[in-house]
Amino acid sequence: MMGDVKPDVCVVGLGYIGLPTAAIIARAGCKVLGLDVSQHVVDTINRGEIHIEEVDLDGLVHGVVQRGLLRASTEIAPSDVFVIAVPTPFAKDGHHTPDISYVLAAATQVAAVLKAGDTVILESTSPVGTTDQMRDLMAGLRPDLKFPGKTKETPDVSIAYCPERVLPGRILEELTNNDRSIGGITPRCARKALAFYKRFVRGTCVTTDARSAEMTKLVENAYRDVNIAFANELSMVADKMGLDVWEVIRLANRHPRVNILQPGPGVGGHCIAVDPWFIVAGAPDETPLIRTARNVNDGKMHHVVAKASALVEAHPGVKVACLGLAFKANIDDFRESPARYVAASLARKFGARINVVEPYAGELPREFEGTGAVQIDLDTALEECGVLIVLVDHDVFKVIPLAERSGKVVYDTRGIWPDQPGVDVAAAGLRLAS
Ligand code: SAJ
Repeated sequence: MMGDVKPDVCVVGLGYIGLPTAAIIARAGCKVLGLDVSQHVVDTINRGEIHIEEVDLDGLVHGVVQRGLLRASTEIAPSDVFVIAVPTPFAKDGHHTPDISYVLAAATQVAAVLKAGDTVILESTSPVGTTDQMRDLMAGLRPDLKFPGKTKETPDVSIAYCPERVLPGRILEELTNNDRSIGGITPRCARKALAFYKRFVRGTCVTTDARSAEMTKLVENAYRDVNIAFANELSMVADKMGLDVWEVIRLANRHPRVNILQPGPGVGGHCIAVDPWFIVAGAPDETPLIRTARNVNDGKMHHVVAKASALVEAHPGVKVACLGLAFKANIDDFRESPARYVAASLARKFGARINVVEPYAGELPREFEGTGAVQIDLDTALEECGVLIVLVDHDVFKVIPLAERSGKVVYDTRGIWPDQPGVDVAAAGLRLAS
């Protein structure tokens, strides 16, 4: 662009979203200050290294740090654009209430260095109304500045909500290529944020208001959760009726307007299993479906533990292998993982009979300590274990040929081996229990 003055950018929070975002903005030529509360994270990034696993991120961060475009710090500094990407976990009240305190703490920091002409963008998944709350907080801290929606005159600063929708393992590609919703507190704020995202997003950027953009992000993940719950409920019905759920779904999906998702041992990760509750918290009486979907998906984990237990008990003395701990295929992320929950529950019940195969884990998580369960490699599992419980659809498991598993008792919660003889061993698990 002729005469284009690139804004200085500050990204608050250098986690799974913040760091790749900071790196991509820096690659577009902006000077980026990355802010994090952890000195370890800051030091790692300033050495040109990374503290998280993500495809191609190490080379990108190394390059932009070396070119002086990305610098990390624990101290905020004046910038032209602020991007807030901090966590929004549940509050510790046991009721799945969103905790936006990290967002408000970030906004407080930003307010201290804010000046006329700046743009503040919230990216964290947030309950509807958070961007307004953030604006109100900053307006209270900076009475010298005019804030959007609070003045009839032209405001001094722009504020917008712009969620990401990237998939772990494909973050850099999806940050660049996915379409984005750009929700301004006012249309003018949306236009300011749009001009910023156009610098590094190739996907279509669609402008809207901040509350609609907040809800859109939650709706995307709740939509998927409800649809996975349908598949998981079908799998439990199929178990009861002695049917092969995978076959039924395959056949139903041949209908031109049916597209059922895949059942599994439950729904994990920090987005799909969390965000639907943010909608429920905002409208508890209007969300029986979303709440039930959450409960069905959580209930599936307990169903899998019960069936797997029945299978293990029905084969006394036989060694058991749980295949996978990650929350989904081909990643090393074990947080909120149903596979991890199931394997650990079995380890507590059956101790040393349980073996865990997880090529993406260096060691077993803490909750396995003292259970007697151990981590073994896949070859050993195939040689020594007579019962296989498939919990994650890692590619390395999918390609195991029938010859290496035909003599085994298999409970395949992901449907990765359709050629397994007696596919309804899963159902047999239930029959054995009764
Ligand atoms: N799962 C099933 N059956 C399916 C699909 C998924 O059981 O048919 C399970 C997975 O095994 C996993 C969980 O659901 O346990 C979530 O996996 P995922 O791959 O569907 O999604 P995430 O959590 O990695 O990322 C989601 C994405 N949202 C949507 O697809 C609507 C991603 O685009 C979002 O950016 C991300 O949440 C986020 O950060 O919110």
